[in-house]
Amino acid sequence: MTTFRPQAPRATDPADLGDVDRPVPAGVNAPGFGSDVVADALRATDIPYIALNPGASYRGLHDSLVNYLGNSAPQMLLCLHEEAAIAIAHGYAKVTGRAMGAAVHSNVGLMHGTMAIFNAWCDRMPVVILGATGPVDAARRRPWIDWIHTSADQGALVRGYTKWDDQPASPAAAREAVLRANWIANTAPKGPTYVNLDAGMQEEKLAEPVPSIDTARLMPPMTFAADAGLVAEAAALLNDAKHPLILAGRCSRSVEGWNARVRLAERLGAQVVTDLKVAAAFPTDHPLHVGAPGMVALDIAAIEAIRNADVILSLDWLDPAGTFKNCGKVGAKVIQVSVDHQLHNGWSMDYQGLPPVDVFLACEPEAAVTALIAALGDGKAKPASANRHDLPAPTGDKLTVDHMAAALRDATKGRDISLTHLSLSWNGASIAFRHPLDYLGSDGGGGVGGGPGISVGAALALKGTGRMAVAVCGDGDFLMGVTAIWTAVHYKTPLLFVIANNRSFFNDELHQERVARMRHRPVENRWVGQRISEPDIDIAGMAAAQGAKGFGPVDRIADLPAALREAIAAVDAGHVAVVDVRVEPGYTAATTAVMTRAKSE
Ligand SMILES: Cc1ncc(C[n+]2csc(CCOP(=O)(O)OP(=O)(O)O)c2C)c(N)n1
Ligand SMILES: [Mg+2]
Repeated sequence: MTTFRPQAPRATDPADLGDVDRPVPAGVNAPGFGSDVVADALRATDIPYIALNPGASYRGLHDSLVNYLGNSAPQMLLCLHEEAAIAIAHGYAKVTGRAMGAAVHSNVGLMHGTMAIFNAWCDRMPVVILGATGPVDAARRRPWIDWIHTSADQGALVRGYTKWDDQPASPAAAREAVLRANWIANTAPKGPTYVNLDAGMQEEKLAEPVPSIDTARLMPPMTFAADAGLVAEAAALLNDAKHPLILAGRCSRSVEGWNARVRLAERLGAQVVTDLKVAAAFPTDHPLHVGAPGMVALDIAAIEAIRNADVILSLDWLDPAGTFKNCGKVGAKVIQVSVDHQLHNGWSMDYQGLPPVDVFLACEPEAAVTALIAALGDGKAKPASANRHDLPAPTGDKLTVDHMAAALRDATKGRDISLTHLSLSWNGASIAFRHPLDYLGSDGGGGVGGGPGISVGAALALKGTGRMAVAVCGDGDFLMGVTAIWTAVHYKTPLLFVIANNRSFFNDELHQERVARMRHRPVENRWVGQRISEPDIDIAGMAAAQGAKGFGPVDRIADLPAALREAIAAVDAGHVAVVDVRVEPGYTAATTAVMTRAKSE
């Protein structure tokens, strides 16, 4: 029987990686340098890991992490690229809701990390990023290298897409900056923060001990409650509605929150729409869920339901204004629940269009849902029409993404999996989400290459929970972020990658097709400058080269079950497995129609 009210998974501590990368004891037990004070502050935050790529600008901190903290709490996760380091922290936050650390070298490391920081920002995920600069005091710079790796106002590189940044001038100020960065990152709306540590400050001997502080008192947890009068107004609107509809957007991974949303929808008889741009927010095969969640295009049934609604409750829906625009005429009263406006700024337009709103509840979705349920009181669940949820029925003898998805669904039947990432070609109807950890959402910022790193971070957070981490990546996305795999292998983090390998940056073939149509030019040239073939890339080989288990290429439908079975057995044995599935290029019909329509927008 399908259960729409899952139980919470057993709570886990951060996975124990204690047997990896053990330094010899250094016998240091009191802070002696500026960077030791920074390390103490990091430990006080309870950040379990710090993903990094090394560099001389923070060699002081690096030494403190290894020889003062003994490479534990936090433990370093070595990454082959800064983009992977940030993405791993991003993926960890997607599961836990908490910030991990990431450290990047001076201006150049930060430059490498920027896209992943942007992804985390757009995804409203907390990451505490430590950066560094060559000595701010020019007299202390080593010739050449310290000069090229010192920039004035380095934080300016990321200020448009971080919540806060600082360049503290003393160990005491650095300690405070780390605590503040962690507090701000983890407070909703969540997001990345950046602390730039002066190499000179890190390496300076402490003249005298830095006085101790009660770190817990400096980072009080914060929640927002909705205004009671507005909650009553919203509840009355919903109660009187004939066709209420919930847009379930950026919600937490809490099982209680998930169950409360189901209760509210059932109490109201409300239709519910979800989206693949964000993590699972409602059971997608519940009778009240309309259609299948989409990444680029809304399901036609969802569009009709939105048009037909008389009251819409947006639970921090990512883009209400854009959604209404896509639906055409929307006459519903709108209740918006969000605190997102608190971090909108003048640089990034990721805040989307300004939506029409009748009642605004300035709190997180979970608080609003609890308050609305209380305001509505006990009442019989309102009857509502039951939506059907048919699985895609792949046809033909060519291996498509739907064939791949069906085989994955069969191969994972009966076990808990978390889809840590999905390819653009994924059909949201393929696998139902019945738990808040069943799907973790997209990269956030549309920055291709985030999938592998995000999946490694998520897999690390899931390690030991009994849930198998499964990443479905496009070949383009996978190849851009492929070196994140090594970190998963090195830190013994089981993870299954299934690559929807259409040997193309196919998304952009559709864009070229659209331009060709608008200009009456040959559509058949759309592949030029997009196809990743001649030679085909040995994806299984790229996995194997990093110590993962590579499978494929699989290019026959009949070979899919065995390849997936073997790969899952490898994951069960603690490995990272990568299955290269050669799929026919193509997106869902709805996405293709939206992307190739001949309107010039
Ligand atoms: C960093 C970055 N570069 C380029 C793009 C433009 N872009 C969007 S989707 C896409 C193709 C991704 O290819 P793949 O992951 O193989 O997915 P497919 O479209 O082939 O299913 C590209 C190049 C982007 N969004 N981000
Ligand atoms: Mg592709």
